[in-house]
Amino acid sequence: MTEIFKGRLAILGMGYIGLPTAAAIATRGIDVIGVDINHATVAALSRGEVPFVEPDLAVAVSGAVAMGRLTATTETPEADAFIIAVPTPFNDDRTADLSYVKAAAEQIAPKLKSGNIVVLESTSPPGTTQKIGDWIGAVRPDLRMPRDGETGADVYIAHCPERVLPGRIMIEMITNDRVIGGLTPRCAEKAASIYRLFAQGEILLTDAASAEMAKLVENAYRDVNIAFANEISLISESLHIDVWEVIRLANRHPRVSILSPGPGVGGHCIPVDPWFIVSAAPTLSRLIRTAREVNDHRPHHVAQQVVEKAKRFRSPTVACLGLTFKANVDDVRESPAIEVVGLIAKALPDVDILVSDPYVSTMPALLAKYENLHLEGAYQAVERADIVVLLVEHEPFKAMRHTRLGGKVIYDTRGAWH
Ligand code: SAJ
Repeated sequence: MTEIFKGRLAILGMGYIGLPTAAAIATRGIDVIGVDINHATVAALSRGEVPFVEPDLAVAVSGAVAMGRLTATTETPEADAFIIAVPTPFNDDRTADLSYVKAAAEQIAPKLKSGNIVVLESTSPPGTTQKIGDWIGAVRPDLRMPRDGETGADVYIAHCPERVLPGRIMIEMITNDRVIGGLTPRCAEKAASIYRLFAQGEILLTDAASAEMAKLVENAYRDVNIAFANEISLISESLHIDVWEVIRLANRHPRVSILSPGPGVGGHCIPVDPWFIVSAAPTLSRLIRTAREVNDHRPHHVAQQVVEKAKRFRSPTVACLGLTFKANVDDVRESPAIEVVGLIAKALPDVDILVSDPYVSTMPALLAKYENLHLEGAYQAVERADIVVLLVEHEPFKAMRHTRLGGKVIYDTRGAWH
């Protein structure tokens, strides 16, 4: 019979993935304890509040907290299963920084009892799930860790990479297929018993390293495809051809689906994960590395274009619309828009640059040092500007299309006003 998890679940990391997962499972009637090192996050959650914007998340969290199913703490508790959803950033040399994952495994280890399940959701290089077994085993020599080809482990360890799209997390968390890779087939089965609580997509069981690699490959696939669109944009620009028209036409071919060029690739996933592949196989990852370089160069190109346009004016005012890493989210991590604004502010120190984003109410730290930057409402910024640069296609910006832009130099890096 298909097993469904019963018992108490602890989730380490109450961020963009851990918190929605906690809410989804708690609303299925399971007691979920959210663990986070950040006291402010724990305090907010305990009041039923959500520390970031994500559609439908606030309702799910406040409901789960009010029902008493979701609680938050800074201390890792005892539980029947543990999900690790902590960040995996990269080091200066672009290898994965696994210190948060290791710390989480070491906090879980003393709490483990025979029969417990540990699932890693954080995006990680191949071999990380195995390392979790090693780290836990070092703290708990009394417990038998799962080994390939062996049965009878005390703890079940698996990787179930998150795959949800920010802005659609609460929908995709339920509807996406899930890949679950176990250190042994039994580990994968045990981890699947948790995801069967709420996942309506198919649950695909595999080994841990394949699951780790599949996740990295998904994001590298998107990065390479965005790099293709960005390169087509560069080439079209140099040939004075409208890239949006080219893509619109090419995409009418039944087997072509070109993504959108933009000011660069941001967020905490796509600019990071491909490097985990490159560092695992440096000489073989030529395309993946080049795609990263193409996308990383975009903000410089966009800023350069703005500087060129500014040369046409004696004393221009520039409006930059959008600071987040993509449309309709409040997340500014690795945002190319912020990089573009910083580069323009540096290159044009005497030019007034008005910055506007409906999701950002204070100037991001990276931009605070530029005295020529001012946060403004979008309509005021556009009204005062000679040059309007659209960096993020938030809905309110798209709606400005026909009314406010007449007589301005427009640089629409997202094709939103096309
Ligand atoms: N972008 C473009 N052109 C496009 C699409 C995106 O320039 O045509 C830019 C966006 O503006 C943004 C960046 O790329 O700056 C990434 O945005 P995204 O919407 O492609 O992806 P994320 O980072 O929000 O989420 C991705 C998703 N992965 C894939 O689509 C393969 C999501 O499913 C993953 O769960 C997530 O990474 C993650 O956490 O790994």
